Amino acid sequence: MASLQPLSTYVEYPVEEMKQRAISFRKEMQRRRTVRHFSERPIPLEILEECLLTAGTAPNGANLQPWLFVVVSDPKVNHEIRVAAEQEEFEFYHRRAPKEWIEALGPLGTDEHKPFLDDAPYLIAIFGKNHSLLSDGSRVKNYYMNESVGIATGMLITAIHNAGLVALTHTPSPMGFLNTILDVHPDSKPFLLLVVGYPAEDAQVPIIQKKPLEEIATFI
Ligand code: IYR
Repeated sequence: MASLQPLSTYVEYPVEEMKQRAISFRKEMQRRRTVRHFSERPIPLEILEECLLTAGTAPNGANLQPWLFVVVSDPKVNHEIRVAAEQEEFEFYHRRAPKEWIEALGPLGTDEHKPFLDDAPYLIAIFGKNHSLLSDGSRVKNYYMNESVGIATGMLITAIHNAGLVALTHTPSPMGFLNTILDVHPDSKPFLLLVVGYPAEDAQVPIIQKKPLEEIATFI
């Protein structure tokens, strides 16, 4: 049975203000870069907690909130993750990846070495949960797990940028080792590994262009 209440949180801005807000947020987000060189400087956990709460507001299937964020800041565990990820990445770069994929990655300068997994103060392993436990103990299937976790991850990345930190979406493949190292039930599927911190002082980023509006949208 639906249980509804009035929408009390909505704020309407005058159109001119809306436009200014849209422009300034677009400019803010255009400054975001995926960073692969991290400083070891610590970050107060409270900042990450706030960003995770933002991610937790994401729209999702039937409000079952099918995500799990495992925040890792124990250097021993981070290193275990690095060793396992580098093993999979070695296979990827030297055996599994087709030639075209390796060529597409060329401009990014990535390879199987992942020092950022040791350097960054936080790794957030993001999992999608196939099932939820209801309050009466029954197990139900989650809906739109991938879409929901993808949206929440996007909001987390945005929140991290807004806080003034940088992140790297790292996708060692396959990522099953994260369940083992972090002792997460196999029902939860690793989605990606988010590396979070301050950029290294000498951090460099690839020279890339984002597509213009005409290439990413059509208006009918
Ligand atoms: N997972 C590998 C390869 C990789 C794949 C894509 I698609 C990228 O945009 C970047 C890297 C790695 O992390 O190196």
